[in-house]
This record gives sequence, C-alpha cells and structure tokens, in this order.
Amino acid sequence: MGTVEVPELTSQPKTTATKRMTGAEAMVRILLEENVDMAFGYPGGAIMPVYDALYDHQDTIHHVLARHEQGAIHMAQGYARANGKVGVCLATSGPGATNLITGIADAQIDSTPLVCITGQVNSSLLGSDAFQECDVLGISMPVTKWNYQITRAEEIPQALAKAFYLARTGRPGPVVIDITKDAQFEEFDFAYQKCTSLRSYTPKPKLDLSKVEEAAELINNAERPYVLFGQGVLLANAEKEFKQFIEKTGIPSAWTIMGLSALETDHPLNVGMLGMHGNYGPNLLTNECDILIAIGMRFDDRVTGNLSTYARQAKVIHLEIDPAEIDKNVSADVPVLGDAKESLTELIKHVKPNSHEEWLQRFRDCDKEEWDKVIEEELHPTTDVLSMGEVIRIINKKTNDDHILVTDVGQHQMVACRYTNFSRSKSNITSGGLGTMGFGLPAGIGAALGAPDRTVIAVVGDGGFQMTMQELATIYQTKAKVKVLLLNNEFLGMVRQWQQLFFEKRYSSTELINPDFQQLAKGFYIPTKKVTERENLDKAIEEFINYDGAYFLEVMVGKENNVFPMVPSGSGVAEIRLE
Ligand SMILES: Cc1ncc(C[n+]2csc(CCOP(=O)(O)OP(=O)(O)O)c2C)c(N)n1
Repeated sequence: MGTVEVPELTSQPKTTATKRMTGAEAMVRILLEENVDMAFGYPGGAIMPVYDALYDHQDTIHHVLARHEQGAIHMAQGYARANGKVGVCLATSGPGATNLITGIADAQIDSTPLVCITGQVNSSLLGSDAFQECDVLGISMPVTKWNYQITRAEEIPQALAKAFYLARTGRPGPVVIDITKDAQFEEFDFAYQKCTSLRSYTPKPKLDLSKVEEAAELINNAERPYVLFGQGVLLANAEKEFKQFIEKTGIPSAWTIMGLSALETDHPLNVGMLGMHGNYGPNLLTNECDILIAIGMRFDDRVTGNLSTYARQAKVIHLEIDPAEIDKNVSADVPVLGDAKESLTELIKHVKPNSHEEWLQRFRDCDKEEWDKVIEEELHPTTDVLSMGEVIRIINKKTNDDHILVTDVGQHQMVACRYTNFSRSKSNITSGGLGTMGFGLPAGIGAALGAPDRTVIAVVGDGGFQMTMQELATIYQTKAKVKVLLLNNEFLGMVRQWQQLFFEKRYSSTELINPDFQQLAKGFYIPTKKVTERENLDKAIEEFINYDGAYFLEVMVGKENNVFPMVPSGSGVAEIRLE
C-alpha cells in the first residue's frame, strides 16, 4: 500500500464545541479524543510547542521518553501490537524524524498501526536547507500508508482525524504527520470531528459471496487441503472463526511468524511453522497438498522459497484484505477479498464437516523425523553446551505457556518462535517483514507498558541488543516490567551460521568482543544474573519470571550452534534440510 491522496471526509460524526487555542494544544486535545493515553518520543526544537502542550496533560497522556527515536518507534510498535491501539510516536525535525524511518518501514511491512508526529521547520523556511530541515514526506512516502505535512493550524483536526482512521482501519499501517513549528504556535478556532469514512478509501473490500462458495466447493472436494495462516487472522480478531473453520473441516494448519499465537500451540490441527527455519512437515508438504488455503498471509519469500517450485500442484485459495497482495507472489485460483473475520464467518457456513486423518498423519510423521534429528537435541542437549532451545523450554514451563514473547532478529528469534508454547493469542511480537535488529528491547518495553497485566519477555541476541541497549535507561525511568533474556553466543549468530554453511566458514566480521553486560545492566539499576552452567539455569529462570519488575538474564549459549531445519536461500520449500 502506498501513500493515498488527501481524501475528503464524507461522514459526520460528533463534533466538539469550537474553542480558540494553539495548534500544539489542539494536537494534544486530539490525542485525548482518539483515546491515546500513552505516547513515545524524543523532544527537540521543531516539536517543542507540542511537548509544551503535553506538559499540561501529564495526568492523561503518559509520554515515554526513549533514549533514541528508533527506540521510541519500536516501543510504539510493541505497544500497538500488545494492546491493539494505535501507537503514537513523536520526534523533532531532521535527525529526529530520520531516526524514525527504520521503525516506520518495519511497521509498514508488518501492518502495525502507528501515528508518527514529526516537528518541522517554520513554513517560511521550507526548502531552504534550514537547520534540522529534511524532507520527511519524501523520505517516508514509500514506507507509510499515508503522510501529510501541516503548515497551518486549521488543517490539524482534519489531518489528524484521517491519520488515526487510516492507521487503524483496513490493513493497518503507519502514518506520518509532519507539522511546521509555526502551525504549532498558531492560534485558531478548534473543533474536532473523528473520521469514520473517506470517499476514496475502502478499508474492507465487500465480500464476494460467489468467491466464498467457489472456495468452499474446492475445500469440500479436497483430499489434502492445507491452511497457511498469518497476521491477518490476528488483525481481524478472527481467532474464534479461524478455529471453527479448521475444526469443522479438519484441515492441518501452519503459521507464518506473524500469525504465530493465533492458534494455541497444542491444538491438534496446529502443525507448526512455515518458512526458512520453520518446521519440516509444513514446508515439505506444501508441495503435496491439493488445496492451499492462505488466510491473512502474503506469501513472503521467506515462506515460499523458490517460487517456481512452490505448491505448483495445488489450487490456491487466498483470503486477504489487501487487493495488492492478491496474485503478487503466488497467483490465486480463488481470491476471497475481505476482512478475515467476515470471510471466515461466511466460509464456515458453506464448508462440510470433514476430517483428513491420513493427511494429518503425514505431518505427524514429519514431526517425528524432525523431533529425532533436530528438536530432541535442541530442547534436551546431550553436551555441556547450553542451547537456546532448552532455555525456551524452561521458560514455557515457568510461565505455564502464557506470556508475550518479543524477539529481536537472528537465531534466537527463530529458536524462540519455533519452541515457545502459546496458549493465548496476540502473544508474539517480532520484526517479521523487515527483520530489524534492535527491535526486541524497545518493542518489549512498549509491550510491557501496553499490556501491564501480562508477563512480557524480550528475547535478544548479543548483536541486536547492542543496537538499542540504551533503552535500558527507559526501563529504569518508566519501571516497565519487561524481562530481558539475552541469549549470548558472542557472535552475530545467524550470519555466522550462513558463513559456516555457505561461505566455507570464513567468519568475516561476525565475532563479537562484548562488553560486560552484567555491569551494564547494573549501571541501569536493573536486577541481573548470568548463567553459564546448566545446573543453574532452572533456578535462574524461575527467579527471572517470578521477579516483580524488570529483570535482565544473560545465558551463555553454544557459540557455534545452528538453527535447523533450514530452507537454503533460493531453494524450494521441499529442499528443506534437517542438518
Ligand atoms: C539492522 C540490521 N542489520 C543487519 C542485519 C543482518 N542480520 C540478521 S541476523 C544478524 C545477526 C544477529 O546476531 P545476534 O543479535 O547476536 O543474534 P543471534 O543470531 O546470534 O541469535 C544480522 C547481522 C539485520 N537483520 N538488521
């Protein structure tokens, strides 16, 4: 989805009474109108009037001061994904705004609703290379659902109403509102009207019932139907309908990393993870199913591998909200455009009760093979070297399979997603599409603040942690109860693994000579422990989980452990390697 034209309001929801105030004050009033009680950001010259207005509303809008704008936006992402509201992020012009860009791109590819407000130089200086001026609209255009620059206070209400509406509806995404400093100072007659529809924007395509019937017909006659589910199920709050659908039809179902937790791990039809480091059966059997039913997923290349050999034998049914995703990577024999909840509700009515025991057994057989060759050793290592998998196994036990998992990017991400057990949905937060190292710690902080009643565990590698570790200060300042688990292999592990397997073990710039992470955590006044021996692991994890507050646990894991299975880059899903 790219930038959309400035659309016109067509609906007439409730309007607040007119009152004279500055643009900055109006912006804060709008945040309140939009039910925002937390915002993440970092101040600077061009956004100072907004921060000044926030000063008067500290009781109702909690502003979380990050230590870097990238930290702030990943916090806003973690917050949005954990509690379902739009994440709000504030930054100053120039470097403040450019520091947001990675997070904006991350939110765009992972469909996370954000409103980012950036200050801008005075409108009279625009285009003059003024101090801290940069073309935020130009830079963010390809990675936002919509962006807009405000130069007059009177534009604020309508622009922000659209921003919130666009961010949260349809396929969610990030919106950038850039506002010049003079527009923040300018006084005007403020009134606010929430946006509920836009003439040129259709958040949910109207469901074509004939497509639903066509899909049902294929499903009812299938011998080896197979469901792939993604984040669309979670974003549509369609977990219940999804489960009804697969239970009625008895179809084995595999998840993308973004769909993880939409179906509980121990559900008999949950056959596991798709993708490069996904499970054996789900990858291999993609090329044996007769009907492939993709629900709220976008056939990312990490999932499909080589497209020319991907599921060629299957007829494809694609349930998807975004028309741009249909036929983008894999062409759909039956596209069902619409919101997953609505599409599944209709589909359930048309499918016949069924079971596919023999076909399901194929997945179980593959599972057994993967267990014997990979999983057993990862979860219960026979050497003295600690594995990432055994750490995750103990975490499952100590949290009763009920916590929010936030991950950074690399081997630890793959292991944590593969082996974490989920009993509740919306419990997995990761950088799926962009693969942004540095995401985990700040997203974990945002998740802990957004879902204070949940146990939030941010699993990070020693590489990614060092990209945003300054946010430990934000933990100290906010008292966010995030539990940080550092799986330290003293390498940029995932890249090292590739160097080992595909570059003749030429470890070019992947070994990390690390600082003393224990001293570091102590410097930020966070309780901390380091585990190097298996005999201390269980107790340390118990303390880590049970501690009422933030905690930093570092576990030294095998330096040259690898994550398997693996679909080598450029290979087809059936070429998945178990070793
Ligand atoms: C910002 C960014 N830079 C580079 C990469 C490429 N990359 C992917 S995984 C990885 C290694 C991660 O190392 P670490 O954080 O220690 O985690 P590990 O793989 O060891 O678990 C790198 C460098 C990336 N994904 N993101």
